[in-house]
Amino acid sequence: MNQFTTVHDVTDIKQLLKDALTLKENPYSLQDLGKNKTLGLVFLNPSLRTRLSTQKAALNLGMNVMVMNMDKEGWALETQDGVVMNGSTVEHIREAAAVMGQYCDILGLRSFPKLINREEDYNEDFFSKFIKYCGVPVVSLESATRHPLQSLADLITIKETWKGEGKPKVVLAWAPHIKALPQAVPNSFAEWMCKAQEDGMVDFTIAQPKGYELNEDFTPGASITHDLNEALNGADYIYVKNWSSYKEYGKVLTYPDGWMLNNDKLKGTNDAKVMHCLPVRRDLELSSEILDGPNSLVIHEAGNRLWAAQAVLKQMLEKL
Ligand code: AN0
Ligand code: CP
Repeated sequence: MNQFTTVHDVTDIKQLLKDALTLKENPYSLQDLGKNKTLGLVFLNPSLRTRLSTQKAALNLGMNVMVMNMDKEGWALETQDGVVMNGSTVEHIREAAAVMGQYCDILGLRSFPKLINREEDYNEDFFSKFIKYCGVPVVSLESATRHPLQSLADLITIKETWKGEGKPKVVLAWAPHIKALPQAVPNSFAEWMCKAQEDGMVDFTIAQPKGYELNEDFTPGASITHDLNEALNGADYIYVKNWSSYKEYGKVLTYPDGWMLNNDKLKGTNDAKVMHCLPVRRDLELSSEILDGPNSLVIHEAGNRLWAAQAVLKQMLEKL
């Protein structure tokens, strides 16, 4: 793999899952693979899990790691071409990305959407320019529209915990929030689950209030409903996440009561396991009783971020 920004960069998902679970069994078996190779992690937004799990994954493979908090410690970046830089931006992405490519064998990048102009965010302009100018393989640490390391960890979590007959019913359930959040996590989760559904691994349903429908490019083959209880009926996994509206781009719309998951809502499910990428706002997005109860997988899921990152870096290192 020489780039990891979407599920479409993965040629064989089952092999990637296998690599992740093998590395989980034996984390230090490939310490020579990353010897004298450097990973640079560039953040334009905050992070706990992605930052630490990806660093740890690289260290497990024998790599060196450098972290750049671009938003706080870097020069203000210009991304537009053809502008006279006489305003607040100090350095153009053409030079900044190219220079980071001089120091690193692989670069990771986190850059959230601005949630103002839909076309600009969904063009992934910043990400594409960074990839173009840095000249080395890039792993997404969450872009404007996707968070593939999270989705891979989610799929690993479902695969290793599913002990039932046949395919599990997986439900992506919209949850309330007070702020406008990106669609990156749900887009990406949907994209990976639709692929897993195509491969016969899961049955996939999305439930969201009216106005919160995701871009259809990310949801091919998913069952989509506005009725949370109908979606939860017989569910084996519930993936809870808030996102702002795609249709009324970046807006927080009004929604009917009853979208926060609690123990009562689990009654119609198949004793469903509950997932969330974290960070989560307790008792706003998801009830404490679920987070602290036996159905929550959130910590296990966050733990699997390490093996997702390690499997991806392994496959990228093999192609260097
Ligand atoms: C971010 C999001 O929803 O994309 C990061 C999640 C991994 N969450 C927040 O901004 C709270
Ligand atoms: N889930 C996730 O990506 O968490 P961070 O934003 O803390 O990295």
